[in-house]
Amino acid sequence: MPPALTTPPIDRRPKRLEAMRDPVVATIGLGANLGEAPATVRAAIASIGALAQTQLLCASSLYRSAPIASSGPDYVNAVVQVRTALSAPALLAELQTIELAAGRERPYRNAPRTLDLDVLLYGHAQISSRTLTVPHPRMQQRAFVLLPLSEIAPELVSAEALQAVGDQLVHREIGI
Ligand code: PH2
Ligand code: MG
Ligand code: MG
Repeated sequence: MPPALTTPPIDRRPKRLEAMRDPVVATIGLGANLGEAPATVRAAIASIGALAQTQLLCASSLYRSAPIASSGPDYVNAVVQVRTALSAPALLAELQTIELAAGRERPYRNAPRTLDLDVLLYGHAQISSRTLTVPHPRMQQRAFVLLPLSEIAPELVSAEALQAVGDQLVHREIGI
């Protein structure tokens, strides 16, 4: 007779197959400053909308700005909101897969990049794990996040917050 099992079997299913949870509205920041940045950001928005258990709710215009605490060409940024049944870590893993497919490399912190996808907000959750901090710790200091966010979710951005980053030049791009 084998000994009675005392612990439940380990769930080895990939995270994306975990049980369906109540959907949450998540806000994602996109940035790119290497390669065909506008096309990469647009393709990434489409890829996010195609994720399992995830619906694209809205996407901002594209915005152009000089690198902040980074280097290289101007960045193209945007912000999107999704409704997703993915957990926050599962969403982050999917976003990292999209970054890798766009040729993302991480030679050093804040290096110029083909694509950066950040979970800015995940519902009202406060998350502080080794790999994920939500709300994004620097979002309130960055006009390239707050301006596109105020376009799609003005209730999430106060006038004071916008004023605090008012010295950062960010251009809304119509023709790119
Ligand atoms: N992202 C960074 C650092 N600096 N600057 C701009 N303009 N846009 C970005 O997306 C950006 C940045 C780290 O993720
Ligand atoms: Mg970032
Ligand atoms: Mg990032």
